[in-house]
Amino acid sequence: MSKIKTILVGDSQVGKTSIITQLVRQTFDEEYIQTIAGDKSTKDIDANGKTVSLEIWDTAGQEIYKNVNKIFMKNAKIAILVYDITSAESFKGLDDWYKQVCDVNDKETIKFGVIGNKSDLYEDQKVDKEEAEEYANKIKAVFGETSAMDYDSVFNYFTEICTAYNKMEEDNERKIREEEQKKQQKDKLDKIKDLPKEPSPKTIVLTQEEHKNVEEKKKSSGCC
Ligand SMILES: Nc1nc2c(ncn2[C@@H]2O[C@H](COP(=O)(O)OP(=O)(O)OP(=O)(O)O)[C@@H](O)[C@H]2O)c(=O)[nH]1
Ligand SMILES: [Mg+2]
Repeated sequence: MSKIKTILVGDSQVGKTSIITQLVRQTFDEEYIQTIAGDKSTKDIDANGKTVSLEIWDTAGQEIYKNVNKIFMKNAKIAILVYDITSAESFKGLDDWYKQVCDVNDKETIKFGVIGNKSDLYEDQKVDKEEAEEYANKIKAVFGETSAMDYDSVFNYFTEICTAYNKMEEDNERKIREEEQKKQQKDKLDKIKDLPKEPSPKTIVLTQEEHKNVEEKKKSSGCC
């Protein structure tokens, strides 16, 4: 089964590494260890009976790694933009991350997601959930809130985005099939138009006089 390249992007310390660690290893570490280069892990998700085999790339949130990140972002099929619900700054930064992903990918073939992480710190929330949902709708992304401390919240989110990814793939495949059919029909019509025209049988109308002459000729030649 081919792997679906999935990237998590967002400002430093929003919890990208913690989300991936919880999803893949079901653990949470309070200590912060800065990600320097892209790190890869895998996880199979059952989305509505169809397994999606994810190859998840962690990226560095620090500004100095911006150019390195672009290499990791290339050819992604799922891109999840992560912010920290207790940091308005990290939410403001999302659009820049979105543009970076679009710079190196065709946005029509990529499924976007927006995660508001650290939902366990609800009391310190600085980002309006509705505003975040609105932004996600604008870029056609799957919105959700997670706490990297809670496996279910992370797992449920990934199941949701994988289901949306499957649907996008089916829609794109259907579009390609329909275009292919249209093209075949057009080719057929063009071929028919190009066929050489068969001469149509001609009807000759004879005058009474001419008709009489023909009949006489037939008789005199012993015909009929
Ligand atoms: N309370 C709480 N803390 C979290 C959560 N997710 C991450 N953290 C903590 O936030 C800090 C940063 O988490 P990381 O996962 O390293 O953040 P990151 O986005 O990978 O950061 P960079 O690698 O620098 O880009 C760590 O101390 C984590 O323990 C969460 O959901 N809730
Ligand atoms: Mg990290």
